[in-house]
Amino acid sequence: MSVTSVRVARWGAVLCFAASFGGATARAQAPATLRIGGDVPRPLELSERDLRAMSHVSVRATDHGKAPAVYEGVPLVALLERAGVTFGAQLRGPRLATYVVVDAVDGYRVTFAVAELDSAFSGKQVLVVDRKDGAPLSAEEGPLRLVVPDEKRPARWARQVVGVRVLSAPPPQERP
Ligand SMILES: Nc1nc2c(c(=O)[nH]1)N[C@H]1C(S)=C(S)[C@@H](COP(=O)(O)O)O[C@H]1N2
Ligand SMILES: [Mo]
Repeated sequence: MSVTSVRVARWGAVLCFAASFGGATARAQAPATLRIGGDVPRPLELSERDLRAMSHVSVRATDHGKAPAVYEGVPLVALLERAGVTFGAQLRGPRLATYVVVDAVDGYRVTFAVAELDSAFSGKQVLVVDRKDGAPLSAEEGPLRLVVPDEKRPARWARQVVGVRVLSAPPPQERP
């Protein structure tokens, strides 16, 4: 191999590596299904169609630095109810130590206390959105994204949401 072809081969390898590396992150596509699990009476896997068939709420909200958009989504609370989680008068005692983890495809995850989502406790809205300005979300943002319209930072607006888990904060450890 000549010096030139070695150089070309090296650069080729570098470029291939860069392309596959860049591609791997850009192409991390979230599946169009949503798993609801953890400590729920009925674990579920909902398809895009299942979600489309559920009642949607429409909100106008602003992702930082971007123009306001109209997002349509299913309240997280409705998804939890579908998995058998109860709210209102039944949300008391040890269940006040339960929380929801929303998982994204890149490992990003955000939490909400179950009580924080209950309309008997607060007016907070947390939506699993599948439409933005009337169209499906882009692959980088969706197909599903969390939108929490009242928050000052969109840090809990998890993109590419793949799952929802209900967990319980453990009691404090016994002192030895
Ligand atoms: N899956 C995933 N969602 C995410 C993040 C992330 O790293 N991964 N970053 C969050 C943070 S910190 C912010 S500020 C917003 C940024 O949203 P944008 O990319 O639409 O501007 O997304 C949130 N959602
Ligand atoms: Mo952020």
